[in-house]
Amino acid sequence: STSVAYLNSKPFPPSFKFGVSTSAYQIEGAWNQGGRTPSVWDNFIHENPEKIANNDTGDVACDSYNKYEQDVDLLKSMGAQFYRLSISWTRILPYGTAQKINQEGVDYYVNLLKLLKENNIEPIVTLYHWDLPMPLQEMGGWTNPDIIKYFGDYARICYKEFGQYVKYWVTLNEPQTTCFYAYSDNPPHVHFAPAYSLDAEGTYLCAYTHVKAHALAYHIYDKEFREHQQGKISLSLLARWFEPKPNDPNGELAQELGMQFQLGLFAHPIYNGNWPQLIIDRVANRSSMQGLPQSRLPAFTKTEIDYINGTYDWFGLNYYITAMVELQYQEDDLPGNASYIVDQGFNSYTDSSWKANKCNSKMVQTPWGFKNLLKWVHDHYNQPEIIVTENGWCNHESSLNDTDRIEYVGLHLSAILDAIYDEGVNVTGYTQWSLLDNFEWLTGYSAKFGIVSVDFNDENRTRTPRDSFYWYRDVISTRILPNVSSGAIALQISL
Ligand code: PNW
Repeated sequence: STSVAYLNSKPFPPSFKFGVSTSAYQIEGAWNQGGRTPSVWDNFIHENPEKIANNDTGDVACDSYNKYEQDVDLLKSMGAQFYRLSISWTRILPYGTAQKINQEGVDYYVNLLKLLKENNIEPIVTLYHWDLPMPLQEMGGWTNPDIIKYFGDYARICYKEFGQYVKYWVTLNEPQTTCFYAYSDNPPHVHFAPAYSLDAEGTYLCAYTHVKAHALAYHIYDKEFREHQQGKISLSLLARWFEPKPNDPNGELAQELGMQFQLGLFAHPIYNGNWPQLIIDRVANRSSMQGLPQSRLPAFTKTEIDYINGTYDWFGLNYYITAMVELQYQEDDLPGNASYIVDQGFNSYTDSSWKANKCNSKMVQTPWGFKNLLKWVHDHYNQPEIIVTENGWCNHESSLNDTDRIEYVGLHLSAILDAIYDEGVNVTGYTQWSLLDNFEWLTGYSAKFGIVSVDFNDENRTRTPRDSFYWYRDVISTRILPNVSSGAIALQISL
C-alpha cells in the first residue's frame, strides 16, 4: 500500500547551512597528472583490477582536476552554502613526507578555494579521505605509529597553504571504515585498500594511530594557526543507528556494544577521554581469558588521554543506514581467532520490512534511526555542534528522475528538523553525499550517489543535474521541506 509521508514543515534555523560532499580520489582523476604520485588506492586497483566492479578505476573519475570550474558552476546554480571536498595527500606531498611540496598540487586547491570564495561557498576541507601515500603505506600505514607525525607534518602544510580560505577542517574521514574494512580480517567482499587481514590487535592499533593523528593535527592547528585563521576542526565519523532485536533479553547490551564499538571507539577518546569503559573491560577480560599478558587493546597513558580529550570544535557525522542488532558472543565466548568482530560480540542485520536496494552492499531507508542517532550523539558527546558531513542515497540507475533519492533526502532532512525542534540537538549543517556520481570504491561507477549524473562513457564526463538537484535547490532557497499540499514533488512512501 502507499501512503503520503509528511515532512516536518518547520523552517531550517537561519544559521543552518546546506551543501554537498565529495572526496579527492572519487572525483579528481588525473592520477598521474600535475606531479601527483600513487596512493594506496591507485596501487590496490592497478594491481587487483578484479576487486572493483567492472574493473573500474579512479584514473579519470569525474576528471574534476581539469573540470573543477564546472563543479563550482553546479554548486552555484544549486545555491550551495557548503562544499565539502578532500585534499589528495600525494598531490601536495609526492613522497608522503614534508621533504618535497608539489607546487602544482597546491595551486590546484588554491584555485578551487578562491573560486569557491568568489561564489560565497564555504568549503569544508577534509585532509585525509583514505588516499594514503604509497611510501607511508609501505612503512605499514596505520599500523606504524610513525604515521602520526607524518600526518601532523602534512596537516601543518595544508593549514599554511590553504588556511586563509578554510574555516571548517575535517582531519580524517571515517577512520572506522579504514580500520574495519582495510585493517581487519573482515570477509574479502568488504576489503578496502590496502586489504590487510589482521586480527584484533591490528584493528585496534589502527584505531589508536588514527585517534592520535587526529589529536596531533588538532593541536598543531590550535597552537600555530587558530589565532590568525579562526577556523574550526573536527573529524567525520560514520555511524549506523543500531536497533535492538525485539524481545531479546540481551538486546540492550547488543545495542550498546554496537554503538560503542563502531562509534565510541573513535569518538569517546576525543569527546570524553580514553576508550569507552565497556570496551576497555570487555577486551581486557577476553584477553586475559585467552592467556595474554596484557589487553590487546592498546592502553593510552594518562598524558595521552588528556592530550586527546577535547580535540574538537564540532562533530562531523556521516549517516546512511540503520541495522538491527543481536548478541552473538557473550563476553566469555572465545571462538576462533581474536578478531575485532568476535570481541565486539554483536551481529547486525537488516529488517526485511525496510525499503532497501542492493546498491553499495545494502541501502536502506530508515530516517527514524537518524533521529535517534542524532539524539544519541547529542547526549553522549557533550551536546556538540553537529554538521552532517555525509548522507545520501545510491542506486544503480542513471535515470534523471530520481524520486527515490528525493524521498530519502527529504525524510532525512525532516529527521534533522525533528531532532532540532523536538530534542534540542544542535545540528547546524548538512552536506549531501554527493554532488556527482563518482568512483564508489569497490562498486566503481555502478553505484550512483550523485544529484548530478556523470556520463563516464563520454570523455568530457558530461554532467547533467537530476530531479533531486532541482528539488534540493528549492529546499536551499525556501529553507523548508516541500510537502504534498504545496504542489511540489509528492513523497509516496510504500509501507
Ligand atoms: C562513505 N560500507 O564510505 C565514504 O565516506 C564515502 O567515500 C562513500 O562514497 C560514501 O560513504 C558512500 O558509500 C563508506 O560498506 C563506504 O559500509 C562503504 C561503507 C561505509 C561507508
